[in-house]
Amino acid sequence: MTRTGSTSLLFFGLSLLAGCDSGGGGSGANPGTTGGSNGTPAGGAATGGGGAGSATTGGAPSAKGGSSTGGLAAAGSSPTGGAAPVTGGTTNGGGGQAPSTGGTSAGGDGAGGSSAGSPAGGSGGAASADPCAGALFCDDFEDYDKGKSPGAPWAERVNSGTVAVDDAQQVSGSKSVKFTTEAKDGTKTAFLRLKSDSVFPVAGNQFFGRMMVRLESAPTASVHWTLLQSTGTVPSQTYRSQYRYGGQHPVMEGGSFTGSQLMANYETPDSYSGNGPSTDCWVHANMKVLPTGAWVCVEWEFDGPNDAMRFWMNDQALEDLTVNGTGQGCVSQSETYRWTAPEFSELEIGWESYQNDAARTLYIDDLVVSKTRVGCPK
Ligand SMILES: [Ca+2]
Repeated sequence: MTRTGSTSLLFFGLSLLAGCDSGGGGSGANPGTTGGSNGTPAGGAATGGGGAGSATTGGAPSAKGGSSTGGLAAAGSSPTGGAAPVTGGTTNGGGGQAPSTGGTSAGGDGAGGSSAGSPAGGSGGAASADPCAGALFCDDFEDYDKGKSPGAPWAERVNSGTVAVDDAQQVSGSKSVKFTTEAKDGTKTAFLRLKSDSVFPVAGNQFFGRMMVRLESAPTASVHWTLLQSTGTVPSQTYRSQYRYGGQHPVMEGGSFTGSQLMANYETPDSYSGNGPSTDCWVHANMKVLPTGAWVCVEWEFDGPNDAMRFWMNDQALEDLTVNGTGQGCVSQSETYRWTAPEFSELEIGWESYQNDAARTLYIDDLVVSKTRVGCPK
């Protein structure tokens, strides 16, 4: 099912996007070449970013990171499950204070708890209501043919990668979208792009997104990757900028690999062809990784007027990944360089990486784009 905020015609951009290092959307050869001439951006961009970033964040304390990462997953699932019983228990249970107590007594048979829980639900109710209601765009990927790229209103952008609707994994219904990239060096892309004039530009140039993602395995070496990005022209300029969330550095806890550390990234892709400043700026999450082998609820906000971006995972805000104007550093600029937002004109989701990596597989389901925060499926 695909829903847009209006019935206007949908338009699809055909131009390839460049990316951090992706001087690259263009061709695999560009990164290296451009990177050389620009002193790092492209192929080097990520590599350079890796080096610099590593030094910056690599030093983060592992103990702390470990607990927060683990805590996230645990906390993420318990509020989700606990939300309904809490309300149900309070209303029905007449006295059950602790969520578990209330939930159990009220819901002894289950029905009481859940029926009472919904109406009184407050914020919980809002999150569990139809997330598509009032959204700018909503897609559960059920209406597309298995084995094919979804098609309108989506456009795919692939390079050493594939995008296809699949029924091996899903959160809603029986389908999701599977993104794969090959084992290879350089830029590899498996993206779906939403560039619809019923969605973009967004009023106030600010929007939230929510999607369910399942990454089967993460790079164990330093590999810069992007999960989602929004691109557009910088106001009063001729070059574009990009707000991105993805990751880069492998995280180890107690000698074991736990995943690839999440990262916010700012790029100005036209710089690789000589238009606009070179940037490639980053903010690394403190040891927090995108879990693998499980569905994860990812949310973000791109706030143009404030040059700000925010990120949530399984209902928990990842404050580490909040950007308010500036980040932790840039490959080609000082760390005080402002992440000037574009006028967001499209959204791309999927998997793109910029250095040598093994093959990757990612699934996405239940995407919502909205003017207000969506929340995770309940
Ligand atoms: Ca689905």
